Amino acid sequence: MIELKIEGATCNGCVKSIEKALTQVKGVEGVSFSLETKLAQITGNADKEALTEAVEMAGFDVIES
Ligand code: 9UX
Repeated sequence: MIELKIEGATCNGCVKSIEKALTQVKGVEGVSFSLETKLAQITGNADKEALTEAVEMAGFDVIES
């Protein structure tokens, strides 16, 4: 599992945007993002750089990976 800490999400719409962006990355099987912990948990076999890029393209910042 890959974990990314993401800054900038403030509502459930943001959660959906992040989960949608991550889900579309090649190799991703499952995504769960928590507004409380700011942690995205990603299962499958995806490239961390590609995941980070997808989050940033969606308008959020990865602050730890
Ligand atoms: Mo809700 Mo999150 O309108 O940007 S989607 S704050």
